[in-house]
Amino acid sequence: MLAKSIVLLSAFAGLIAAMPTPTEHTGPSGTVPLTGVTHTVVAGRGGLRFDPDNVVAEVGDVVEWHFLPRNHAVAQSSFANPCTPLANSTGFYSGFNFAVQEGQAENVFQVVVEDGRPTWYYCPQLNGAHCQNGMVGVINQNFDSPDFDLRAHRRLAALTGVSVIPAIQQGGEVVENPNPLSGF
Ligand SMILES: [Cu+2]
Repeated sequence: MLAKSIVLLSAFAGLIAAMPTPTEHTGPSGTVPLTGVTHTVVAGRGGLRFDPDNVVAEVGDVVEWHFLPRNHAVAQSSFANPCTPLANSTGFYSGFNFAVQEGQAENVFQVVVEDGRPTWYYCPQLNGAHCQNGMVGVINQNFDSPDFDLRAHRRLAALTGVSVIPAIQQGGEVVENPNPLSGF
């Protein structure tokens, strides 16, 4: 499983350089050992939503976003500033590499979970204001803090102005969809 993933990542490293969005190729972390567990999230299932929008993951797990029509992306934010990239461009961003008219996009985006802290993200699609309309998600939210949970974050997002599209694609891998016919 792990070996197969590495082969896939290697095989598509060349493709990433050809993507239209400026790319800072950081790749999956070399700093944490991979567990071999992958959490699948589907962007655009059930409308302007990530499904599931709440993932509980261990350090070393992979979160893998699959993309339904029409043109979604994933960008990391903070809790307090939804629809906006992390300060200093330190968060992950998939780029708009997944436009598709039907079915799933041919590529997915993978991020390695590097710590247990809440990780917030959004879809930066401006056309239709996806983030403001609820297209936000979290990895490892703090369930004990209702003021800082996903529901609170979504409320903040609804009040946010225009989303910001990150300048640089980074912090994860765009790889070939390992299961394109899974019928999401
Ligand atoms: Cu979207």
